[in-house]
Amino acid sequence: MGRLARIGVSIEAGLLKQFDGWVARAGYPTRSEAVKGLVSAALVEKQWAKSDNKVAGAILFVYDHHKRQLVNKMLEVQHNFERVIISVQHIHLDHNNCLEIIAVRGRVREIQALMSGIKRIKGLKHSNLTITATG
Ligand code: NI
Repeated sequence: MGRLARIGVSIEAGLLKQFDGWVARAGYPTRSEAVKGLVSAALVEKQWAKSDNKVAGAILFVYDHHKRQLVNKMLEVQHNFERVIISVQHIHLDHNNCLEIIAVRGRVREIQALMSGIKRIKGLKHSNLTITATG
């Protein structure tokens, strides 16, 4: 391990409270360990983005299906990336919210491009990409 450096972070009190809850549930002993874990995960993801490796993974997001423009854009983006999409699972969470899970397989850059397309859609409540190497 290299020399430790200290940083200061400003964060909204409500968000910090949620973060502390997450830190405890994830089993990190301290906030610092949790932040280190998040930073290294982000950097590993960046490394993957540079490579031409084939990976598999899942994209998930939540949205309000009453927003028709959002739904149409989502379908358009997904059809532009049909080569890397293995399956799409749609779950009606409640009256307003839908959860969609897209299983993907392909080159990192293709999957990142799909994720960028999804993130550009206005009105998504949450989106997340998890990728894993296939060897
Ligand atoms: Ni639905």
